[in-house]
Amino acid sequence: MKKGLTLLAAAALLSLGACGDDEDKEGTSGKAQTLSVSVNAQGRLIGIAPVKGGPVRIDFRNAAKNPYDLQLVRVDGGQSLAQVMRVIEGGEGGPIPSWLHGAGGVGTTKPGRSASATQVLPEGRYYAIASADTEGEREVKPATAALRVQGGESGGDLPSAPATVTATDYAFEAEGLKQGRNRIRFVNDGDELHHIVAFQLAPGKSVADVKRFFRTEKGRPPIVEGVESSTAVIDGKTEQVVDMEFANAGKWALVCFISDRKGGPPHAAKGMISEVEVG
Ligand SMILES: [Cu+2]
Repeated sequence: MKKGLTLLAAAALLSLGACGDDEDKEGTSGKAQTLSVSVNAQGRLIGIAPVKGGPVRIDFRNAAKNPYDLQLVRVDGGQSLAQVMRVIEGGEGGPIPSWLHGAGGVGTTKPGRSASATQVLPEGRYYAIASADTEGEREVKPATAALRVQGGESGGDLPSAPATVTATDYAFEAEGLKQGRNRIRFVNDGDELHHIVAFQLAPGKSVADVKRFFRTEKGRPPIVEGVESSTAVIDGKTEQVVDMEFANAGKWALVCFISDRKGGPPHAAKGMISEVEVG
């Protein structure tokens, strides 16, 4: 995604890598409906189909040559995709209208890789937006599709997850993170929209160094480059179970680059950079 709702701040500084391997057979929720979605080699989003309200598992496969994320957005009214894209692409720090909801999805996924997320999707009108991380090369237009979530709640709960990350306005707490692929219950306990971008701290560096780096953008990034991992954006008071990849054990920083609904600086600038231990 670009600007506003996105990883722009991070993408500008680093080349975002991310999620995962394909060894992803465990932990499948028995009851959740599944949407198997991919970005194909031509950069088209395929597999989006109507689902019922309730828990929906999204299996996302990136078959394109660039890293892609998949962001679901719910709209309260009849807002068009163009209106949504104007918010998302309309400039960092701009307001996020109350009709637009971050409805999860998966974070940046490398070419040839897959990642899953399960989230309770209320009935309504959605758009799925897959954005390429072109790493400074020529921009690629996001791949998009309308998604209808119909009435008639399906049963089931979110699958269990061995790790939890809780976001508040403006901090993260985490437990149970392990080296490798993690299935994480990502809880947004705040009122604002949040996502997780995880960076491994470089040897001898601290969260204070990361905060200084994002504030000043001076010097070498105090992080290990190429092992970032991220999630999609979710609304306040919502949660999802999502895959993230922590390439190495040790100290990591969880960072959010989303702005408040009323606009303003990214949450990282408000101190939403929290140190966590990956075991
Ligand atoms: Cu945030």
